[in-house]
Amino acid sequence: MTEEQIIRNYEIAREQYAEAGVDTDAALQKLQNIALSLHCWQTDDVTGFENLGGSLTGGIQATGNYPGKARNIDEVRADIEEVNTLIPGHHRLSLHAIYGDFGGQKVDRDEIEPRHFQSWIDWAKANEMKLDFNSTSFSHPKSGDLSLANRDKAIRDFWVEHTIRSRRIADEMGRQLGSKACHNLWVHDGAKDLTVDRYYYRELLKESLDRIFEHRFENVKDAVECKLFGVGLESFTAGSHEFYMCYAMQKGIMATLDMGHFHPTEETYDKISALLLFSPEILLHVSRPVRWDSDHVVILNDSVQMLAQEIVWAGALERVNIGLDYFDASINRIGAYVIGARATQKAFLQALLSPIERLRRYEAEGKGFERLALLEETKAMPWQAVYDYFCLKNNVPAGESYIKEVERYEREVTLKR
Ligand code: RNT
Ligand code: ZN
Repeated sequence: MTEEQIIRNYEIAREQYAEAGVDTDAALQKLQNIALSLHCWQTDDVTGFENLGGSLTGGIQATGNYPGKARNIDEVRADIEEVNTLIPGHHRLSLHAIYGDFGGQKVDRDEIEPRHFQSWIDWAKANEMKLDFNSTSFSHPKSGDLSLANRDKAIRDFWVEHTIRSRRIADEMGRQLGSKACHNLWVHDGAKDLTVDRYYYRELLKESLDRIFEHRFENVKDAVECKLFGVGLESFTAGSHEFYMCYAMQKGIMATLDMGHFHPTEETYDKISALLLFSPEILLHVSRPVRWDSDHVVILNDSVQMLAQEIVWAGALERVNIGLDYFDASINRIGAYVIGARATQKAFLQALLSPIERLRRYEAEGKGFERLALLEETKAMPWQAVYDYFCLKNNVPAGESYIKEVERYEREVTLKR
């Protein structure tokens, strides 16, 4: 598609939307302000720089063996820089604690410090990105099935220390970059088989969390992520939805909603308005569960579209932190970022382009058929032309033309690894 074609298509789309009472320029302005938090861990299948040969534990799994995964900090950065050239807008990067710049030293999780992330902060500044952070309780000899909820106080202490240090690192990132960093806490703690001590483990988890959150950090937005189950931990998860929802509300911190962390027919979008009435902000992990929490690459499906609609229609764009969370090791990893980030943006754009006033009027008037018909017709409006124009304005390839660029980078960079 030539530039002229993109502009021409946009002009036609703009007119069509205007007829439907929708201002496409205003929608694009809003989309420009939506920063996604790109998860660093799609670059290397959640390996990190601590334990290169080590396997992923904690009930999560990256499947596939596509060539070219990032093997060190320079490769992760190069890949994210490439990704940035293919996604319109300005975005954030979410790091896990295992991605520190440890300079070849063994730095255990209870020893990490802001200085291990200083080169990331400098890199982020140079690349006009903001950072978010995650403590890492998986892939470590002390992880086992239980970390913060372990019966052994020494193990709990270790992970409490790690998590407080992680929050301190997030604080430093937020301070230096002038934008509060989300710190997400997810632990896998659970049991493979039936447990007779659910109350006890949850009590231990709560007690550990109380220690972790005893002090607030000015530049951190804290979040806790629930989960239904993990692989090998199918019968019990200490940090369930109810547990963390109550905990987040009690402490005045954010709940993280990962789209793969609920029952298969339980949709995340319906939780947005419920939580936002009680909590100023939430954190999302946009993902695609296929039959289980499989962390497939995000695509433009009903779940993501309805999630975006709920946020936009609730007027809550400023109150929702949008993180991506998936790790598919079976396809080109750079391409995986581009597909997932663009799909998420497209979902938000569609929501921003919906004729919500008319839809609401129909609803208020009890016109169910008209509401459903307009929702259906809206799906076929020329939003793709608006998205292409958004890409053009942001100087990134429009339409499918990013495929060629991902292939070029693969040929010249990742296949040489
Ligand atoms: C695991 C959680 C968690 C992780 C990342 C790596 O089920 O979704 O968010 O995916 O922290
Ligand atoms: Zn997640």
